[in-house]
Parts: sequence; structure tokens; C-alpha cells
Amino acid sequence: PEFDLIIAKGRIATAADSFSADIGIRNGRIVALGQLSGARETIDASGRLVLPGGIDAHVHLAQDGAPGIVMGDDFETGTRSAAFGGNTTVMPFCVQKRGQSLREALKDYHARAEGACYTDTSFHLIVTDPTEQVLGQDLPALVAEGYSSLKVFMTYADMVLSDYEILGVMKVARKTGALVMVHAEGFDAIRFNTEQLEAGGGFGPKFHAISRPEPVEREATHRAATLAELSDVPVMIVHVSGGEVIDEIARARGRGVKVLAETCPQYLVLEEGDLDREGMEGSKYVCSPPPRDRTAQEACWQGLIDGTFDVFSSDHCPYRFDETGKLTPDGKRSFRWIPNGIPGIETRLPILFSEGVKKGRIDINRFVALTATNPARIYGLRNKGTIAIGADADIAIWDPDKTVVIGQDKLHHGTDYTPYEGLEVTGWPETTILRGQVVVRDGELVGRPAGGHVLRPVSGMEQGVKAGR
Ligand code: DUC
Ligand code: ZN
Ligand code: ZN
Ligand code: ZN
Repeated sequence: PEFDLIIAKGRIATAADSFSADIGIRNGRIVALGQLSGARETIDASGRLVLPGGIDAHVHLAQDGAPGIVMGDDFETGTRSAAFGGNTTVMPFCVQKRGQSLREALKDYHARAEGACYTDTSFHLIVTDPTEQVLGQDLPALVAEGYSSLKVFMTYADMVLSDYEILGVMKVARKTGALVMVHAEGFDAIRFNTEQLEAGGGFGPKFHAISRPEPVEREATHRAATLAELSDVPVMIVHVSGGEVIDEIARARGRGVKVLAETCPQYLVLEEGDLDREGMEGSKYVCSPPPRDRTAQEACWQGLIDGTFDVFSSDHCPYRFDETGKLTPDGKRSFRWIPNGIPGIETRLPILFSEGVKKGRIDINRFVALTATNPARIYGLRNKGTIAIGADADIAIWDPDKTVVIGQDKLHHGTDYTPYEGLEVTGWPETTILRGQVVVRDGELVGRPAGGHVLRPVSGMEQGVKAGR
């Protein structure tokens, strides 16, 4: 037969168009679109929506935490959950520990991922120790090899970089074309607020949000954009939580700074009040930046509608709840010890589809752009993120009318709760295909954990140009 696989009679959507066609796949690539026949296998997609496989450009898998804190997902369970959620590529972080070389960190994370993934995987670096060796030798070499995106933190004692250090990193980015992603929250303000709150007896999860209100994020976003302006580089502001931050991004763009921006499901459907739930329940919602209020949710929706946001990612960061109530086991009681991050790799696409597309806030083409096409372009994932002849056959087949009440019992991650428990969504991915291989078929796992490739993005210079707005 001419094709290995035909996906027949589906309604296809890309970032640009919607149309009905059969998709012909050979050797893992899309080779034909139209009225097709002659395949070893045909999947009937009539009445279904056929989308590019999701690209989750911001996830944390198998990261080392503080002593006693274990992440709820390794690469196997994390990418399995991603595949069930309609994704075919995930972008986790390779974290440099202080004192460690970037190459050692990469070797370590590659070893965790190789042969263990149900989806394709491509690493961002996290630079926590920008020594002369790192800035002068290692980072330029790695960018040239294809590690063309890296994250820096403006908070956390063990991660924070000074403005001076960020400028050093951005100088390398300017030279090599790497894209700098920034966690924009101000360290000193958070530290000060945390001490004040604890001194006043404020220890519970809700004080996490009170210690880092939106102005803390707005100020850091302004500073990150300014450092990018001084350095003449694009910058990606990740996990944006509300309107004040969005306004700061718009101002920077207005003066010509190339600011890219990402938001996440937690800023659309969770609120600060969730951190104040009974007992330790609130710890299930502790992430940074924290979810805000209704006004901030609306501002994030507006940013998705008007194109302020380039990318919609999960920021899946799966700390376990049961053993510790998301607290360190050695009895430290304050919110400051609650690991920051919540799971969401499987629920990202259904939440945006249901709340966004089904409720008429965004159209299906914008949905595809935010969740697959833009991440592929911005991070230089060649042949990914769209349905076109020559592209990788990374495809998700959705039932657009299936209603699901999200619950831990239905998810496939390795962690033990979902912050979206009880949320009803309409539209669910049923079948996920990676480079022409079925990974999930009608809600059943059929792929193998060795099926995913650990990719590297294309070389930095090329992607730096593309990242320009
Ligand atoms: N930043 C993230 O991107 N994820 C989880 C925690 C954090 O601070
Ligand atoms: Zn972050
Ligand atoms: Zn994150
Ligand atoms: Zn491979």
C-alpha cells in the first residue's frame, strides 16, 4: 500500500485553516492530504476533530527538589499523561545545580529521559550558576549544538540571578541567538513579605499568594523587559498571571522590545481563594506565580484572544500531596516550605478547548496556534506543530462533544491529585499519534515508553531570528 496509515474523514484544523480531508502518512511523515485510499491501516475520524499534536512548551519532569521532596512524575509517567492529554511533544527543563557544569546537568537529564518517553521531548536549560566558564564556553557551545532556549529565575534563594548576572546571560543570547525565558518575580520583595507574614503568625498555604502579589510579578516583568531592551535580545516571560503584568508587556512592546509571553491554565480557572481551602487542601494550589482573582483571569483570557500571549503551556510541576500535604517532612510548617508547582500536563488542552473554543472566546485556529504551532516556531522544533505535507505525523484526534468531569481517577500522571478535580469540560482527545505511531487509541495506551525521541531544537541563530516578533 501507498500509505502506512490514513486518518480518514476528519475535520482538520491548523493555526490558519479548517478543512475536511484524509491524511496520508508514510515513514512517520504526512505525505498527502485529500481523498485518499490504500493504507495498511485506516483510522475513521468522521465526526472527529483532527489537530496537530499538542506541544507543551513548559513542563517539569523528574527534577530534583529539596531534600525529601520527590517529584510525582518521571519522564515515563509525565509523557504518558501528556499523550493522553493530546500532546506529542513536551519541553521539560534541564536544571543546572550551582557548582555543576551545564554539560553534567544535560548528561544527567538526558539519562533520565532517553528511552523513557511516550512523546517527543526537547529540553530547555535552566542557568543558575553563570560562571565565566558557563558564559564564555559552555553556553555558547550548547546553543550552537541546538540547546537554544534557557530559563533564568529572578527569585528563589537557590536559583535567583542578579540583574548583573542576567545581563551576562543575555549578552550570550545576543551573540548566539538563544531565547531567554524569565521567571519574573522579585526575590527581595518576596523574602521581605515572607518574613513579615511569618512574624505575624501567617503560616498557612494562603500566605503563599499574599507574599507574592501581582505587583511583585509586574515589577520583575518590567525589569526583565528592561534588561532585554538593554541587551537587544528577545525575552519570553513565562507563566504570566494577570492584567498588570500584561500591561507591562504591552508597554515594553510599545517601545520596541521583543517580548514573548506565555500563560497557563491555572491563571484561567484557579483563584487565590483556592489556597485558602480547608486544612492543607490549599497546598494543592500552591504554584508561582500564584493564581489571582476573576479580574486577572479575564485579563489572561483577553491576552489569549488579542494575541498578547504567544504560547499556552501547562507549567506541569507535579509535587505529591498525600505523604506530606505538600510540606517538607521534617516538620517545617510555613508556606515558604511548600513546593511551588501543580500538575496539569493532561488537562491543559481540554481546559483551553472547553473554556476557550467551546465557550466561544477563541476559535479553533487560535487554539492550535497557542498550543502547538507557536511553540514549535518559537523554540525551533522543526517539522512540528502543524498538519502539512512534510510535517511529522504528530496528530491528536478529538471528540469535540465528549463531556468529562476532570478527576484524579481519570488521569495518567504519576502524582496523586489534580487541582482541577470536579471541573467539567467538553471536548477530549481520544487518540494520539506520534510520528505515525499510535500512542493512545480511543483512550487506551498502546505505545511504548521508548517511542519518544529526545529532540534538540535547531541551531540558535536560526531560531533567534524566528523568535523576533
Ligand atoms: N516556576 C515554574 O516555572 N514552575 C514551577 C515553579 C516555578 O517557580
Ligand atoms: Zn517559573
Ligand atoms: Zn515551570
Ligand atoms: Zn530517538
